[in-house]
Amino acid sequence: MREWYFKLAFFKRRIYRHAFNLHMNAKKILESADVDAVVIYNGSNEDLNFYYFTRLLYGGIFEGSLAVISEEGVKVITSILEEQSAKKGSNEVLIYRTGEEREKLLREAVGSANRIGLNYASLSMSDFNRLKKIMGEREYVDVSEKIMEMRMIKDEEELKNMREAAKIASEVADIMPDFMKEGIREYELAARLGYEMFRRGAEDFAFTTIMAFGENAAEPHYLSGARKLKRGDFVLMDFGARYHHYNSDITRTFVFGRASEEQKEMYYTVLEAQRIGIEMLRAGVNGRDVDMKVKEYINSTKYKDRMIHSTGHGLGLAVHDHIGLTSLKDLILKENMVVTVEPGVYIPGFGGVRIEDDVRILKDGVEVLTSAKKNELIEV
Ligand SMILES: [Mn+2]
Repeated sequence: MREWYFKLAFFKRRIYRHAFNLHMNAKKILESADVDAVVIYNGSNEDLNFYYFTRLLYGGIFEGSLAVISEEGVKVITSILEEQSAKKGSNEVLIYRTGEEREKLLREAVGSANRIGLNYASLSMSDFNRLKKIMGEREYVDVSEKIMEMRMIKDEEELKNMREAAKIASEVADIMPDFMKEGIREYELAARLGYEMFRRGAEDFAFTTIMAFGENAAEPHYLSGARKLKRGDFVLMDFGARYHHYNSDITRTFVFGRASEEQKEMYYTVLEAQRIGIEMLRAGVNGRDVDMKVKEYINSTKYKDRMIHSTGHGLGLAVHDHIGLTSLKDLILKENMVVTVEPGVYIPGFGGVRIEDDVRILKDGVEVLTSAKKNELIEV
């Protein structure tokens, strides 16, 4: 009798192991967080981990949907509205028509799991309380950091989407000088930029475009406004495309008309700082050291203390996916992480230069995902 029981258990495990092969991320999170199940709720706050675990990257919004990750695989609980989108994936799909049905499906999907992992980083307090009320007395564990650790390392499908997102943004950066003319407003040029990304297949902006002319380029997070383009202005554009939920993030700085000596010096200082940063990157290097080295170089020039942000950040499903190259924190870089490298210098009232590229960390170097021209300051 006992022997039969073990045989059955072994057989069941084999089935599950087969399911695991389909869901590497699911397997990993259950093991690393030591939980019976993970419940991801794409509720009042969007939870990007929903896409990470379900791989439902090709259409569907999944508002209010849940992903339940357990030994049995990934179950998607979604409304009838999203049924067709949900069935594009390889998850089990459970459809609800009412809130009550959704609650019932969630209770069934978690079954007898005791330790439940939740993503505390994006659950709102009210959603957290609601989930606990639906699932009842169990042990709830924060798995947000464990998930983030996994998300830092990109797989082939993620890299494929990120390469495409980077390609779209790079092509657009290269053609933007064609649309610069005297008197055009920042928001007009930003609109053109968006149009050019969408017609190349971007599904969305990665974030609100920064289009800064002249003195506005001195504000690293300026958005865009009614400022008209004049001869001699810096044109700084920081933008990105989203492609199947993965983002690119690029910055290029141009001069409209002839560049002054000061503008050239700023540009080539930043370019050299970026070169120093990229050259250091490889698996095993600490992101903190890269930021320090880049700033050490900037601080050895006349632009001392003019770089007022970190050298880069992690990129992926989120634009600021995880910490990257910052002297504020240690991050040992690993193969297949994707980070931005974006030094800049800013002079209030005058302008700023930033040059940003997205790079994938390799064993002994990087793959630069973005490819827009930058080696000469472009005077339009
Ligand atoms: Mn960036």
